[in-house]
Amino acid sequence: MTINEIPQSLIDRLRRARRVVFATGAGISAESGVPTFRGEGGIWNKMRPEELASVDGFMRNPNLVWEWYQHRRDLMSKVAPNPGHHAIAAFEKHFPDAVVITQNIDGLHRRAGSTRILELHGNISRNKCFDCGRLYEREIDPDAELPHCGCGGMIRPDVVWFGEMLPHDILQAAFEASEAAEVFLSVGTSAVVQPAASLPLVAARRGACLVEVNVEPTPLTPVADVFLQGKSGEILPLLLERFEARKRQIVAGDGTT
Ligand code: BV8
Ligand code: ZN
Repeated sequence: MTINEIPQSLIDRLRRARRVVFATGAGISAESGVPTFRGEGGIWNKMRPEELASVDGFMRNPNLVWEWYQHRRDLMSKVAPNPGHHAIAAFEKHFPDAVVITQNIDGLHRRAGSTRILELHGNISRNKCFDCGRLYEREIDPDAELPHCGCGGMIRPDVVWFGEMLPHDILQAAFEASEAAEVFLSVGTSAVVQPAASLPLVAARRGACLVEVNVEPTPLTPVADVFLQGKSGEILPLLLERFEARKRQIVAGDGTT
């Protein structure tokens, strides 16, 4: 996609907006080297999500699940935010109320400098006790076999598994931000996992301009006002560049608003 393929109407809409939401999925981290769940190379291709990212899966084979998360933690410790994450963080300069609602557990938005982040599905760097819920920020030896809490409970990653409720306060804030959004950008998500997949629809119903950034169409594409097809690590910097150029033009007084 070239910078000129970004519709002027979207730039104008962004110019008039104050409340912008960036809702991201695994696709935004793909260019950092974090495998997505679906699509080619996706981790779900090799096994079913319910087997590993679920309470049943953990109860059936806690060591396998713990190992899988240790492997993913190790991988995520070696990757860095990509230009897509950095562009979203840079947009915060123009939209102080911008909110990042992410399904990702990799922590890359925060490392890129975003400050208003709602992690719908938790964060892989945190652990908690399966029984008493006690949080373990960093006290876990990275090579630990399946560690246990002082109460005797098994320790698990502090992420939301299939069949588990999302943290109520975070989900509530995500719906409120989506309802209030003037521009809602869905970036790098297959838009199938609920309740995250409902957020763009809530925004669109309230009149937000719904933008989708993805390398391929998804079930959300027919509902989107703008579909920017391509890699988020390329498109989001272009969108930022186009937006900032427009802003400079206006500041330089080209007469238009
Ligand atoms: C809940 C954390 C109430 C863990 C994750 C039947 C039985 C039980 C439950 C359900 C059911 N039917 C529906 C449900 C609800 C279920 C659900 O939605 N299932 C789906 C599969 C139908 N949801 C839940 O269980 C949620 N809890 O609803 O509680 C309840 C309870 C019981 C019963 C009913 C309801 C909890 C869901 C959270 C699960 N945890 N992750 C971990 O990561 O290990 S989900 C995980 O998968 C991610 O967090 C993310 O949410 C999801 C993956 O989605 P994406 O992020 O979109 O990634 P994906 O690979 O799919 O797509 C990547 C996209 O990027 C693609 O479109 C690709 O084209 C694009 N892309 C690739 N590269 C790029 C790119 N785009 C741009 N640039 C690129 N470079
Ligand atoms: Zn405990």
